[in-house]
Amino acid sequence: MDLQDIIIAPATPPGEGGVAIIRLSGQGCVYLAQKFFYPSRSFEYPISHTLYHGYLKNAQGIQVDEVMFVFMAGPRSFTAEDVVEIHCHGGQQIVSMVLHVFLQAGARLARPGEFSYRAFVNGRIDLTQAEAIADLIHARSEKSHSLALSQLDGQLSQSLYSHKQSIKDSLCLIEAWIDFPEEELPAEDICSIRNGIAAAVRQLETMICSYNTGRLYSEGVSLLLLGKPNVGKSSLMNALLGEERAIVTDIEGTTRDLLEEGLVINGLPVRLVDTAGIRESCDPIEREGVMRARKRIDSSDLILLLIDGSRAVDAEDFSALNICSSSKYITVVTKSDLTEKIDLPVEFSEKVVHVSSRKHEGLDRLREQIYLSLIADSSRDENSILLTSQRHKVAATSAVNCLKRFIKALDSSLSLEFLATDLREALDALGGITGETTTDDVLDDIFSRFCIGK
Ligand SMILES: Nc1nc2c(ncn2[C@@H]2O[C@H](COP(=O)(O)OP(=O)(O)O)[C@@H](O)[C@H]2O)c(=O)[nH]1
Ligand SMILES: [Mg+2]
Repeated sequence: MDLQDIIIAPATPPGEGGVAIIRLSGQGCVYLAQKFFYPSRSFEYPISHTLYHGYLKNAQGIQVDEVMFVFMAGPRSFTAEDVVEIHCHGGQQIVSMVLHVFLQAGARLARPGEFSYRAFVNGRIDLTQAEAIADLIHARSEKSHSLALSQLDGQLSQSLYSHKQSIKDSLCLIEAWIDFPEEELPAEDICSIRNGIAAAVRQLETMICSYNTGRLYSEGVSLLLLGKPNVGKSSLMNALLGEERAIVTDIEGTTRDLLEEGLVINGLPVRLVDTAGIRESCDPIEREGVMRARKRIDSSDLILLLIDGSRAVDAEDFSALNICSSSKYITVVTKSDLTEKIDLPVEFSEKVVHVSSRKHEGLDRLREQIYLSLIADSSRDENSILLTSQRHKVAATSAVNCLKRFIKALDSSLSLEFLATDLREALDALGGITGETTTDDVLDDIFSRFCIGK
């Protein structure tokens, strides 16, 4: 991407609103912007980070809108370049006219993520922080938001920095001896190198494990409601959502397609999926619905297996159990407001929650159980890092593999060149996370997933 261009894009989402912000970035953007901005109190050159009131006119001198104008001199700006923002009224037509004025005058429409890319290339943020901006925008729960915010703060980068530093220290020691092939590494150096690298491996492995949890916050959790017809799946979906989303009747086979809704359960962004009741049916539509439910089992993080508490357990309950027993599931005994007629056989999971969707009872316990089943490691330190990106996990894993290979080589006294290579590869892998060694195609891929204007 060409860093010389002045780029422009709306920084606010499309649609109507009180205000829309159009952002320009790049060398000379302030001169370009001043050509079309007519301040109500004239000035020669704008003071950085100060709002000016005025009018935006096009090249023909025709007024486009009454606007506020702010100049942010680099490097104290989002991109670390000179940035100008035009705050106009929030209408589609106005925004496109403002864009048109500047595009005509030589600015170029920014590509998706190009502002963040420039902030990265100009060294204002590293790659994990750029990715955190996207996560922050897409966060669907408070916890996802706070995880993204701490990554934006540089928590992950700092921790990686300390690992990289200890690997670099070991590499320095080894490289110092490479030039003396007839000499052996002193025993105390070997010992301190080994300890340092082993500690880095342990900490990186903890970080890698945290992805199991972190992923749930960044990608969200898929929760599947399963059970025979009329156990109360759709009613439970509505109760958890707090709205009458799914159709509820006492007619078996009411729900036929998959029904999905997003909600937050104890800080976890969840996609709740209601399904057709599991049973043998002659109705082709219902059969298709049952097949769709079965297909979703493997891609679900957790299944709620519903059993009607007001009736005896029957063969249909067992066939529902059969199809989810190899996945993670919680048994939910429904209709607890009715007289309980159920005697739950031992085959069902020991995690049992009783609920009444009608009376809204047991729902908090169910939410808590869902949370505990998914967040296995509840003993984790609240402040320790949670990896939320698969890209980071893959890179950290490859670094750990290099470091383990290094320890093995060290123990079997392989040549110093070999040892140095393993350490350099580990550094490269970690550098890929923060962006120092990331290849251009990976960078393109990351930034292209940003929205325009970010
Ligand atoms: N008493 C009582 N009835 C319920 C409860 N949940 C669902 N039902 C009833 O059970 C029937 C089937 O409910 P529905 O949610 O459609 O079941 P689904 O086929 O599993 O989706 C309906 O008549 C509901 O009113 C509950 O908590 N208490
Ligand atoms: Mg239903």
